[in-house]
Amino acid sequence: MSTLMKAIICVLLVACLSCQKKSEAVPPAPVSVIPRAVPDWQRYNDLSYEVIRQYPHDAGAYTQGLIWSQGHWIEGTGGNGQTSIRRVEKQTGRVVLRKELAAEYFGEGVTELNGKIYQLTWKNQTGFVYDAKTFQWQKNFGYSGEGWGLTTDGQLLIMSNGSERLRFLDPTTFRVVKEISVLRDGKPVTQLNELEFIEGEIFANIWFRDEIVRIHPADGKVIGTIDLSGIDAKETRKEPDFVLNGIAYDSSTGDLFVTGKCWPKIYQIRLKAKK
Ligand SMILES: [Ca+2]
Repeated sequence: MSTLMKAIICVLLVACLSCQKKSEAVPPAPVSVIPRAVPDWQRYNDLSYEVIRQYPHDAGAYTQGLIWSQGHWIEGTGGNGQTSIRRVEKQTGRVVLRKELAAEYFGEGVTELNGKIYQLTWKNQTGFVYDAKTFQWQKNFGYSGEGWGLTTDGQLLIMSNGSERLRFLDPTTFRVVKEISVLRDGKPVTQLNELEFIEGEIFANIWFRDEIVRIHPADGKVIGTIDLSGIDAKETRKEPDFVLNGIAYDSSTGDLFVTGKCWPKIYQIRLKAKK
């Protein structure tokens, strides 16, 4: 190797080392956190809707609980002898996994937390915990009074019982950690049924009304309402109690779904300001 070549290699090595030192000295760029956008509908109190899509739903499913989980709906059905939890395929409505309960149980709300599915019953004062993937039963839990709707804020279970009260339960001990009364203009809102925790609010179906109330989880105040009148073809309500019941939310996309007891469709809706 010529003296000139050696000199060039030396210069390149020194330059390279100094680059490395410089790059080591530069602190890593901060990871930019993109704040999650506030959904447009949260700028308003009272809302209406627009149906974006319709999906098939088992008209034999007396819907008492509905959630979105890992690309499927998980649904809890009610009725003695007809109570189940189901994993339901979105596009077809096909039940891909089902667990039936004994006829003594009348199923109610369903939610998922930390890999477990929780299911209430109406008057049995018994809830069930299942593995979220396999629906394998894990344990029972008890509570006082009736069980209606169920959801979670990611920490606690939140349950309704048909009154204006919402109870927050520890998901391990099932102790009541907090209780709120749902008030609209200072007056109690009763018949709170199926629930869904959405963007920091509790959405609740009101039994026998085509209306969802939006509840502040801290104090129970009603933030606003969603008027869902006209969402389904009324002739599909073959029995008087086949009412709107079932709210599911895909928090990764913001997709919102609603259905009713024994309704043949699940509706994906977009919320908008009520005029
Ligand atoms: Ca729900």
